[in-house]
Amino acid sequence: MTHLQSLDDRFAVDGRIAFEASPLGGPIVRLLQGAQEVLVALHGGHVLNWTDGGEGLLWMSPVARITAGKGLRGGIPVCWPWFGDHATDATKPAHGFVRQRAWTVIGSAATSEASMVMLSTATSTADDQLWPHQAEVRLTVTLSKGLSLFLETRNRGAGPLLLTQALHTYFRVSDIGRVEVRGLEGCAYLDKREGFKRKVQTGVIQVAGEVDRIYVGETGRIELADAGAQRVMRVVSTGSGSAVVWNPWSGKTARLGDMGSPEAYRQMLCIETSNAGDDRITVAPGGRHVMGVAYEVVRG
Ligand code: TA6
Repeated sequence: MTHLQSLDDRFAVDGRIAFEASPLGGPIVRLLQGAQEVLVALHGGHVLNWTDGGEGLLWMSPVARITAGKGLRGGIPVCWPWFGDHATDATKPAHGFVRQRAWTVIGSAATSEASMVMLSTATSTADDQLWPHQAEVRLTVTLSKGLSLFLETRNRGAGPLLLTQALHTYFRVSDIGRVEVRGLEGCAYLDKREGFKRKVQTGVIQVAGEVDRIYVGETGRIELADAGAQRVMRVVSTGSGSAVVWNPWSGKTARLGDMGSPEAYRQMLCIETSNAGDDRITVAPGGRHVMGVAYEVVRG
């Protein structure tokens, strides 16, 4: 029996939850709910795509390929058990290591209102060089009125875990010049482009150059308004006291080399639900922490 057949036997639901091989490489799960569809790769627990009535709502690099030991540019990377560069060792991978490895499916469900899949990965002694702690991280992806994700950390060790993390969501936009981000007015932020200098957001966020900011404080309700697409993406977070806003603009797009085209930055904006910057989490032995986000599209 193949891996896909085993997944199908255990977790598929006719017409709602299916397992298949992805053109990017590797197994994926397809969730269907009304006019919505989500594709989740077992690699990295990575949401690759979300469509509503055929409209693509996430941005994915056209040159992205699933490769063991590497993350993917686009969709919703899971940054865990640290966000950004490692605090003390630059040789360790940015955004942690679980986005680079295969996860396992541990549950699924389909009701009249929702389709859901749960994936998991756990640290082992093989990770001690990277992060010498015993922990499990679970991702629950649910399609209902919109798309929601819950990232749960379980501390299986004898000591406390110091955690930073993010759901690093790449939203597709009509054009970066036609969008604004609302809900962070008055929030403090750490500006990565100026050595994480602390500043305060005045007014809504409009992007006309590289933006790389960790907003801290009241960041739980954000709207990405896209005048060109005539839609607003509502972002409601829980278990999070920070949010990252990032667009690489042309210079970093060229340096990254995996965005697919020099102008790719015009069609994407990252709004990331996080525990980052000042917003670090300590998980007690035997304890757990859940960070969640719900995305809902409002049209017109
Ligand atoms: O979340 C913003 C950020 O930390 C940027 O600084 C940029 O590095 C981006 O993440 C992409 O990181 P990655 O490791 O996926 O290339």
